[in-house]
Amino acid sequence: MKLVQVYDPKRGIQAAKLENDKVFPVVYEQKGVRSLLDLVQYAAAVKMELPEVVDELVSKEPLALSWESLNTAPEPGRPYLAIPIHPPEVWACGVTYKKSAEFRDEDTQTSKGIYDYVYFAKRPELFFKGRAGHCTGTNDFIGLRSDSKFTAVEPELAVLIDSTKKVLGYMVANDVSAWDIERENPLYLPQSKIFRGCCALGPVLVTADAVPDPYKLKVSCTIRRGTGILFAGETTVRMMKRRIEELIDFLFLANTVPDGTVLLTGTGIIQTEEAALQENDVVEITIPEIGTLRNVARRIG
Ligand code: DO4
Ligand code: MG
Repeated sequence: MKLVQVYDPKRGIQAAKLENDKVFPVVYEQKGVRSLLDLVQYAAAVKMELPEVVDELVSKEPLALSWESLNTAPEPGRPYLAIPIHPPEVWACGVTYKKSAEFRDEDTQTSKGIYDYVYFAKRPELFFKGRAGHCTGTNDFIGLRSDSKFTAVEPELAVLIDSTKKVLGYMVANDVSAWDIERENPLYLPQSKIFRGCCALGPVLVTADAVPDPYKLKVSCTIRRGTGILFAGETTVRMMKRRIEELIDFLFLANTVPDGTVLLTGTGIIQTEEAALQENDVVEITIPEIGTLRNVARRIG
């Protein structure tokens, strides 16, 4: 099942089911269920699976707006496809792919070996990536800090979880990161990772029952400037060293995790420095079973 959120200037955010390019709203006004986070919290409260709750509440009438007309750049006063969920917390795992470990160790002259260490260690790298306000949906902007000259894409599989460790679904993610700030000193990691528009999620949420084997998912990415392709890369989730359950177990260690938390699972695609993001670059990340997450880079000051 594919789930989305639609922003309508008259109704605000509305959760919806996407089927055959038609968008069916899922709202339960009496219980205050409007957003996908409301639905996730409601499913947890009534102890039902997310797709079951959706099937119970989904409207039989689709919106008059097609998927195609909604899948466009957000404009005030016009309905558009919003981020699939406004997560209370986003966490991210790092150095889960060999490529990421090798590249970062080559890159950091001051502390060679720390990434390689984490790649092989029992404890994964796990860091706080932000809240809903740091996140952006498809067709919206991703942020370029004014103090970074090398901001990079990190195409990743995102996992939506509830407060009991249950995997509810999957999205495409971009862990946008200021690599020059991380490179200067590892203690600068939060500044390289957390800023406005640092986390893109979308274009839809695919529920877990529809993805029997997430390790089979293929991830590809392009960065376009004008009419030219500056960078293209691909990987599969099978190349990830760790299991998703293992990453979730570490997130829950000594931690209270709210329903609707998103966990990014790390990048297996390392872009080139020549393709350092510039304003108006267009980034497309595709996982065929989920769709294409498309964002435009913008200076955020
Ligand atoms: O410490 C660096 C962050 C690594 C990361 O975000 C990744 O490998 O995806
Ligand atoms: Mg990452």
